Amino acid sequence: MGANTAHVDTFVRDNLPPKDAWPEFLFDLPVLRYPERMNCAQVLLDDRVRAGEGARIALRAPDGECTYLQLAAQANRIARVLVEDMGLVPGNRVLLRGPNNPMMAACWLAVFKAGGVCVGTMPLLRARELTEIVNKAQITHALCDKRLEEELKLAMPACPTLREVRYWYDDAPDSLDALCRGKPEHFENVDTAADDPALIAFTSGTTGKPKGTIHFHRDVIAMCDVFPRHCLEPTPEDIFIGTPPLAFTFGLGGLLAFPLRFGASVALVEKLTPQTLIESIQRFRATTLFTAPTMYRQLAPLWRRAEIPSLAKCVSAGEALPDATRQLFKEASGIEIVDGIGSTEMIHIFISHRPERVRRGATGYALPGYVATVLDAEGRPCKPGEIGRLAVKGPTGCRYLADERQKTYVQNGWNITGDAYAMDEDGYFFYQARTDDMIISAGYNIAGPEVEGALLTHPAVAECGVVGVPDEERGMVVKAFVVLKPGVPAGEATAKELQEHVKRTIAPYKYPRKVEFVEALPRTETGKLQRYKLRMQG
Ligand code: 3UK
Repeated sequence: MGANTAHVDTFVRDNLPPKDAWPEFLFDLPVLRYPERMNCAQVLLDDRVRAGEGARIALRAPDGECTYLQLAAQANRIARVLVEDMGLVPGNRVLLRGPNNPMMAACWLAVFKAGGVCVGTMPLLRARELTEIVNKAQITHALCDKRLEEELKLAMPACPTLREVRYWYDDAPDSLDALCRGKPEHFENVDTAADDPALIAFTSGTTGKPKGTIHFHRDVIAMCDVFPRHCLEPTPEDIFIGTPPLAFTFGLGGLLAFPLRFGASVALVEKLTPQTLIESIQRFRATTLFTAPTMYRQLAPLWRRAEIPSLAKCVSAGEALPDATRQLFKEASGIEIVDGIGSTEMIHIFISHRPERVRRGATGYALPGYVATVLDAEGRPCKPGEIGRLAVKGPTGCRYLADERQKTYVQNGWNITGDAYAMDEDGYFFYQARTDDMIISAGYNIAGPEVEGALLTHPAVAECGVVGVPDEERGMVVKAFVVLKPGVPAGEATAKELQEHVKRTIAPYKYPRKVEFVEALPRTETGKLQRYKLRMQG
């Protein structure tokens, strides 16, 4: 690596971690042996058009659909605007900001084509968070949905590197839409090296400064060749749909890269609720759903199996899938959810399972291409059943942009995800908690998610979050924040009943000594429970 980069602006390459701080990478599987030069948009889009499949539908949306050929043409026009009107040179960082819609998808591909480095941002981010990201990644260009203009404009004065901004779904004469109309449909993709940076994925991060992980063109393709290839086996007839934003790598894979890699299509719908998600699955006849555990729980009571015949494959990630939710959704839909743990640092899912190889309570096994283990405090592998820190390596891995925390995530070549796990004799991995979320009460280690899982099997519970709160006598005690189903009274009797239920379901010492009833739980835009907010509420 080094000499053959296509990057003219080498800021990202210059700010990769030192090589000795990288995780070990594995490319043993034949399907993961990639050529030295690779532009991921070329692989996802142009190669398919060249193979004569340009007339297939690529994107579906409420206001129409477009073929692979049309998507390639639009990405080419945007790439020309980037290069010819906005002065982009390969290696420049481009901020992308929009809900999941066809222009957002085309912009991602356009930046890849032009050799730029994509930095997706969650639609709900505020000016302050945008400013931190722009300055950290020295972002020079931005493409933004007109409806999300406000916070970006507020951020601009504190973003000296950000020179060129264009808006789409906008009537102005210098809008991205207008500029595109004057461009030819062809563009010569920048001949990037497979290990040229293609995106910087920022973690939502509950606390502290945002961390950006650098992923290469090769990584975008590698994520397609592991999880979906093994667990979903997509065909060109598949229609993907789901909720994670494209700025979250869970969404970038599930709702853009995966469908394109397999010649399938994706239905992009903005701002989905449980009800509109079901309607959209029906309307687009979607076959493959990507969303978070809480959504599956909310979908279950609304599901009318006979009216949703198309859906066949469901993927859950972002946080642990409680077995109660898996069973509830299966009873309603007949579908066995595919759970999978992924991370921004690993780009996508590395432990998961094929639907028929599900094991109750487990996230799954290390997918082909990855190896995973559980390490004890000294860094030695744990015995089966013993709880330790999850460690993984494979074709993708963590490379933070100029960040000391590289040493925390990567140790001795392993990516350490920050999750406490146990592995059984057969290599199935059982999630316990985030390492720093383990509750230590009167000398016992208690995993909040296990208590949540027990509470969720009670019919009165809609949602819940379990954390440790300080206690003079026990150090910490287990406290449950519970959202009740409509009509259930929030009183002492219900609290007692839930405590007894937990004692009957799991080891009695794990029961929540404190129970508080709340209207809703604090969650991130990616569907994760914000436990630190619950801890602050005490
Ligand atoms: C947690 C899970 C238990 C776990 C992500 C799929 O979530 C993603 O990335 P993030 O960087 O968070 C990573 C952390 O989230 N987690 C994710 N999935 C599961 N815990 N079971 C799961 N199935 O703590 C992990 O370390 O936001 C997920 C694909 C791409 C992603 N970026």
